Amino acid sequence: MVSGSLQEATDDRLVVKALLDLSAEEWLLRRKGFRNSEKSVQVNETLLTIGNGYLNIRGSLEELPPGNAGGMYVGGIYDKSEADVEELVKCPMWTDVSVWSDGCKFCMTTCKVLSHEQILDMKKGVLHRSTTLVNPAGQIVRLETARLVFMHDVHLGYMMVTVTPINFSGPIRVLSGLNGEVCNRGFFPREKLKHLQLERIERGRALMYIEMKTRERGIRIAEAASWKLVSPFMQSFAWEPRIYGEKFTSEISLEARQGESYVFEKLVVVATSREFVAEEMFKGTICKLKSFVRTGVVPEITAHLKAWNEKWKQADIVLIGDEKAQHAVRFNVYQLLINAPSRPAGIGAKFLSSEGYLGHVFWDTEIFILPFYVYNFPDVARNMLLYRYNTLDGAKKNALKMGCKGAKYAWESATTGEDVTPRFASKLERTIRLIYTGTEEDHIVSDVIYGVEKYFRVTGDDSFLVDYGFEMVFLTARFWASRVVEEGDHYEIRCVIGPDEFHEHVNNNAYTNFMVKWHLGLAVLLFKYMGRSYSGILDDLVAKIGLEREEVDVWLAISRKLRLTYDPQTRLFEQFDGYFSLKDYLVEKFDRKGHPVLPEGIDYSNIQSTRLIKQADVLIMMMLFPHSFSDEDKRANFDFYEKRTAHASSLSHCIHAMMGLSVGMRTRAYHYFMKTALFDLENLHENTALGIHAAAVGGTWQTVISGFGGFSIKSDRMVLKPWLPKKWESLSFCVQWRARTVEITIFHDRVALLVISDEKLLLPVTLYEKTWKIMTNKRYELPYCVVKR
Ligand code: IFM
Repeated sequence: MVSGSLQEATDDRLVVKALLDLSAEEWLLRRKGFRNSEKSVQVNETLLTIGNGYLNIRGSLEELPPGNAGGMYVGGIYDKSEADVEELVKCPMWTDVSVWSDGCKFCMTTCKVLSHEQILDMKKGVLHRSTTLVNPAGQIVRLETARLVFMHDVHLGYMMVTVTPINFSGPIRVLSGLNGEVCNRGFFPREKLKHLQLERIERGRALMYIEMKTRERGIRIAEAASWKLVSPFMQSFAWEPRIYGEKFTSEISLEARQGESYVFEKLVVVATSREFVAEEMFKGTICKLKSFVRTGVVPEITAHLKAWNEKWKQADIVLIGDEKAQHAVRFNVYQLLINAPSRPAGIGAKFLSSEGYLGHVFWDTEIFILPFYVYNFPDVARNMLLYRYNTLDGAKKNALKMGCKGAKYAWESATTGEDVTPRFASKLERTIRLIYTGTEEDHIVSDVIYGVEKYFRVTGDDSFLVDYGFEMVFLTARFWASRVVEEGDHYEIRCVIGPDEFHEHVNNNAYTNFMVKWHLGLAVLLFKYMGRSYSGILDDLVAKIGLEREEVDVWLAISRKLRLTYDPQTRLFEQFDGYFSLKDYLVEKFDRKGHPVLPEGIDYSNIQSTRLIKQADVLIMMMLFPHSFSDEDKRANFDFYEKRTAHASSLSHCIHAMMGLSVGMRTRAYHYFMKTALFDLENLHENTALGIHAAAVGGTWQTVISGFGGFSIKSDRMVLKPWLPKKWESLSFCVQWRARTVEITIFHDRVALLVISDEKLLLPVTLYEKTWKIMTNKRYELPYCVVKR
C-alpha cells in the first residue's frame, strides 16, 4: 500500500518526467558537438530559442562561452539612450550557470569536450543540454540542463541543472544568479550599448531580486529567483549569495561524491512596470515567486504541457511522406507559437530571437506573419493589429513630418509608431551607406490595412472594425490622398521604394500603386458600409477625424486613376516607370548553396541601373490578390521577373513558391518552398546568428496552407485548389474561420473536410471548378482532379 505523500511524490515525479522525457524525434531539433567559432555558437543560440511571446531567451550555453550572444528579450521593451534609434533591449539574464572545481571553471573552451548536445523539444518548449567535459586537471564532469519559460503563465521560468562528477570526489561549486550586466551589441564593431540602469538588488532567504530600468523611458524590469539544491538531500552544503554591482551570484558549494548526480532547481519570475506600478514591483514580483516556490513547479508543468498541447492541436501541420519538409514546417510553426503576443504588441522582423533589425516591426508582420495568427489564433492577430492602432499618433507625426495629412505607418516601428529606421546601413553590411527605406518605402501603409482587411474577412470581427479598423483605414487613406500627385488625367506616386529595394527613388512602383488603389477602394466601400450599418458610429468618427463626404469622393477618383503600367501585348506589369529601359541581365549562375550569383561586373553600387531585382515585387502584388489577375498574366510575369530576381531577401522565396504553384511551375515551387522552410535551419543566408527570419517563417506556413493546400476564403466561402508534390501522401491542417474550426486533409485525389461549429449551417466550398454545399459537423470526402496548367 502506498501512503498518500509517497503517492503524491510519485505523481509529481511523473509530471516532471512527462516534461523532461524527450518527444518523438520528429519534434526535436538536435544540435550536436561544439565548434569554437562565434558564428556557430550564435547560430545555435538563435535556433534553440525558447519563449512564450512575452519573453524569449536565446539558446545560449549556461556558462556563456566566448563569442556568445546570449540574451533575453521582452516584447515591446525598447530604449534609445546613445543608440541611433530605439532598439529592443537585452534584459537581465537568469539562465547563467557555472560549475567549478579546484578553482577551475568547466567551460567549453578551456576544457576538453568529450560529448555535447543541445536538444530543443518543440512539442513542449523545453531546451535540453548534455555536456561532458574534462578539465586540465583531468576531472570529468557531466552537466545536464533543461530550461523553459511557461506558456500558460508567461512570467514564470524554470531551469533544472544536474551536475555529475564522473571520475572524482571533492568540493564543487555551482553558481547561478541574476545578471543585470547586459548590453546590446550596438552599431559599430565592439560597440556596446547600455540601456538599463540598476534600481534595486536584494537578497532574501534563498531568494534573489534585481530590478532595472530602461534609461530613456524608465520601463522597469524585475526578476526574482530561487536557486536550490533539490537532490540528493544533504545536511551540509554552503549557500552564499553575493552581489557584485549589477550582478547577483548565488553560490552553492558541496562535497561531491564520484558518480552521484546533484540536481539544482531555479524558479524565476519576470515582470515589468507594464504589469505592476513602480512602487508595487518588488512586492508583486517577490509575492509571485514565493507562491511559485510554495506550490512548486509541478502544477505549473501540468498547465504548461496542456497549453502547448492545445497550441499544437490547433496549429500543427501533418505532412506524410516528406520527413525533411515535415520537420522544417514544425520548426517554423514552433517559432510562430513562441512569438505570439498575449498583449497588444507588434512582432519584429527577427521575432524576439535577437537584436537583429533592432527588434523593429516591418511590413513582414502584416504581409508574411499575420495570416498564421488570423487563421489559428485570431486573438493574437487582434493584438498585433491593436499595436498598429495604438501607434496611430506616431503615424500621424510621420505624415506631418513629410508634409502630408492623415497617418503614415512607419517603415520601421517600435514604441510609438514614429519611424525608427536607422539612417545608415548596419555594420553588418560592411559598408556604411544611407538608408532611404524610412522615407520612401511607403507601401507599409497599405500593407497594414491589408492585414486589417484580412483579419476582418476571416474572423468577421465587426467590433474591431468599429472600434479601431475604420479609423485606421480612413486616416491612412487620407495620407495617400495627400501623397499622390495629379498629372493630367491620372494620379502618380513618386519617389518611392517598392519591395525590391535595389531601386530607390522610383516613380509609380506597381506594387505600391496597386496596394494604394485597393486601399482607397476599400476605404470608400467601408465608408458606405458604415453609413448603412453603423451610421451613429460613423457620425462620431466623422466628428473625431473631420471626415467629409467630398474627401471620400476624391479617394474613389484616385483609386480609379492611379497609374499602373501594363502591356497587353506582353502581359507584363512594369515594376516602375522606366524599368523596362534599364540594362537587362539575367540571373544565370548560382553558388554552391543555390543562391543566385550576380552577373559579372554587377554589384550593389551599380545594380540600380539594371533590371535585376532584390526580391519579389510585381509577383507579390499578384500573390496578395490572386483573384485579380488572369492565369496568363501571372504566368507571363512569373516567367519574366523570376529570371531577374536575386532573392537577396528572405521574403522572396515563399512568394516564388506560392506564385510558382499558382502558375503550374511546381518543381520550381517546391524548390522555393524548401528554401523558405529551411532558411534558418540551414543558415541559408549565413546570418541566422543575427536572428530568425520571421517573414520566411510566416511565408513557410502560407506556402503550405495557401500554396500546396490551395486554401483561401473568398467572401462567404472556402476555396480550395490543392496540389501535393508526388512524395507527399497527404497534408492535414486546421484553420479557424468565423468561429468555426475547419479540419482539412488533402490527398492526391480527394479532400477530407470537417467544419466544426456551434451552428447547423450549409456552407459552399469551391474545390477547383466545382462548388459543393457542406453541412457543419459532418465529415466529407470530396473528389477532385488537379487542373493542368
Ligand atoms: O522588410 C524586409 C525588407 O523587405 C527586406 N529587407 C529586410 C526587411 C526586414 O525583414
